[in-house]
Amino acid sequence: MKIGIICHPTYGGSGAVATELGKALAAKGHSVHFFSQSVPFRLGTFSRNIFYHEVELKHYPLFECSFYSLVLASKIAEVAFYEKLDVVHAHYAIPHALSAMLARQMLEDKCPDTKCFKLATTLHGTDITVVGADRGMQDVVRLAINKSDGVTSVSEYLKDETVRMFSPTKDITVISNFVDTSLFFRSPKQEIREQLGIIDEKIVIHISNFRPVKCIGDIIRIFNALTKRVETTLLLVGDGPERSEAEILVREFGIADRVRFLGKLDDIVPLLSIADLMLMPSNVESFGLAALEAMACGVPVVATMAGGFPEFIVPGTHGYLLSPGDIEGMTEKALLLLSDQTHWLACSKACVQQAKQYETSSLVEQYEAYYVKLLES
Ligand code: GMT
Repeated sequence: MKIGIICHPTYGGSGAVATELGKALAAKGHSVHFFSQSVPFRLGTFSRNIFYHEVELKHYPLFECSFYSLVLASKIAEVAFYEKLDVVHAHYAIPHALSAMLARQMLEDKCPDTKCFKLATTLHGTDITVVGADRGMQDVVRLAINKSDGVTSVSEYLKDETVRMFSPTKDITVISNFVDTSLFFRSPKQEIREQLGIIDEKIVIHISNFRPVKCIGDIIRIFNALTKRVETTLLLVGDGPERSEAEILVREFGIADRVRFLGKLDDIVPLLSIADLMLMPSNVESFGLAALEAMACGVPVVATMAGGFPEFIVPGTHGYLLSPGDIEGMTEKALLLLSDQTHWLACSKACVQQAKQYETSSLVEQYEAYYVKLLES
């Protein structure tokens, strides 16, 4: 198949899923065309089957907006016309599915007799839970969903939320996030500890784009409580709007020497491999890819009973789930995992097993079958 993938290039789960999916499809022999504002952060590879089309933002005098959606639509139409794309897969209903719909109209207008691509849209969350919650945007999100040829969501939770909020006419198929366990596995290296100046204390890790939904303040509060009971260091990977607040809190608690802000890193496996615990106290999380990747590296997770977490994290087996904001509860469970080595080992092993249920190859097959079904319909 010739497949177009539209995604955000920035640090985040949807970009990771879209890029890993494209790479895996290309490895299976499909031609994959990425549409993005810059090279997606996990692409980092060349292949004869992978093509990248930059959505170059243009600024015209008088118009203050950058026309991203329109430039993207024009680019999709151009590539679909010359490359005869079979499927365009939009990661996010808005604006990506809308741009693809517009591209389709442009093609139909230009050459009415030509067969046009099928549009698959994957909902990752923010389009539903944040933008969709804005009543002024509901109709446009609903349109993007209903006019796609097929819609997938990354969890049952997100599917239910979408149905509850939009009553779409389209069926939604759940295809969860996935992880490549041939790349994400535990291989602890002493030199990584040495590079970080960490001797033998426990390591707590968090990876995200530091948006308010990630509750970075709760992470710092939980970690502060942990430092009173156990020797531990916190690794914060990623960056975003809540970072300054987090730094202030860390200084106020007097734990700056225990917290390392590492910024956006592409290769997180070496850090996950030395980590003992992943903290993800998000308010909402449509799936929680970072938790799954941690689990693949044998890292138990303390997260919230929110969004998609309960679909792949079994409390007591892979870590613990507590109510959002329950700092005391999360601290106690984190402490339990960090202080009981036998329990930690059992959880760590179970996490690795659980991650195998979400192996890239099998989820990519599901997407492939989904495209075939759309093409046959
Ligand atoms: O978590 C983020 O803030 C990034 C966001 C994105 O759009 O990249 O991630 C969303 O999509 C991921 C891939 O499907 C999911 O694993 C994340 O749970 C989801 N984030 C939220 O729902 C907050």
